[in-house]
Amino acid sequence: MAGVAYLLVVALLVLPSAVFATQYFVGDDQGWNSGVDYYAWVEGKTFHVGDSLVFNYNAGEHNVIVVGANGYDQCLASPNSGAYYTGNDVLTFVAAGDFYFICEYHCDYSDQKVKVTVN
Ligand SMILES: [Cu+2]
Repeated sequence: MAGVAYLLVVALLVLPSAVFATQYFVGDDQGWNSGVDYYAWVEGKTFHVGDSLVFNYNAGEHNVIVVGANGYDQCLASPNSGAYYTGNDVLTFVAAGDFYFICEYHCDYSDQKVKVTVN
């Protein structure tokens, strides 16, 4: 019995990030769209390194641009921002910090942007 318990403890120590990494579907059922309250969506969630955001949307209608705090506030995509267009973009956090994502078409008019703090 002691041997089994020991193995279990070792497994929990080795695998936590793999076991507990969470995929978050941005906007849940509403996906990545205009007219969704992403401030409310982020509320109450705790994001960790290794977690992923899944942006689901109609390709061509929206996109996902990785910006800084300034770009987030002003809805500006700089040329070297990361940009995703597939309609099913999975982005994994490899570091802690604040991360900002906008749709360059609807950030201004319908607040299609989300800020995520990763612990
Ligand atoms: Cu959009």
